[in-house]
Amino acid sequence: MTEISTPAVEVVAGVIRDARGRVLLARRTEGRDLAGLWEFPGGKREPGESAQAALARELREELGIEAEIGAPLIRVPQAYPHKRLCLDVYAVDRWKGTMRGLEGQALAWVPQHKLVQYPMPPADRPVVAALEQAPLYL
Ligand code: 9L3
Ligand code: MG
Repeated sequence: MTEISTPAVEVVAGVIRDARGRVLLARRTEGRDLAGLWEFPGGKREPGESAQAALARELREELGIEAEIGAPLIRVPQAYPHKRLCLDVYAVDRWKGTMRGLEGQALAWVPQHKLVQYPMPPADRPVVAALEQAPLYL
């Protein structure tokens, strides 16, 4: 049973877009929860860290880029049987460096209308729905 009093794990993620408006998805590697699913890149916030600082750090660690964190897009609360998490999603349109999967994760640049075709963690689905409702134009 999920205990309502359990604090949610705070997770941040970025909708990273290239100059053509395609969105970056990263495939979760084997041996972790939700392995094989495609997610908006990011990870857990550390104590005392702002969401923006956490996202910039995660994108540096996982993708090797220095990202400028843009507008907040959506906040998704998610209850699993054993834990709760809250996913805070930001737009990322500007970054420096060479993007690569530093943890061995596959990356895909996906046109917005094809995002629905990728199997995703449940928390990422509402992000796709929000992008469909209000596409981010360049
Ligand atoms: N998670 C879901 N969608 C995302 C991200 C970045 C993370 N876009 C979930 C997967 C894990 C938890 O949040 O259950 C923590 O993420 P990580 O630290 O394993 O990347
Ligand atoms: Mg991560």
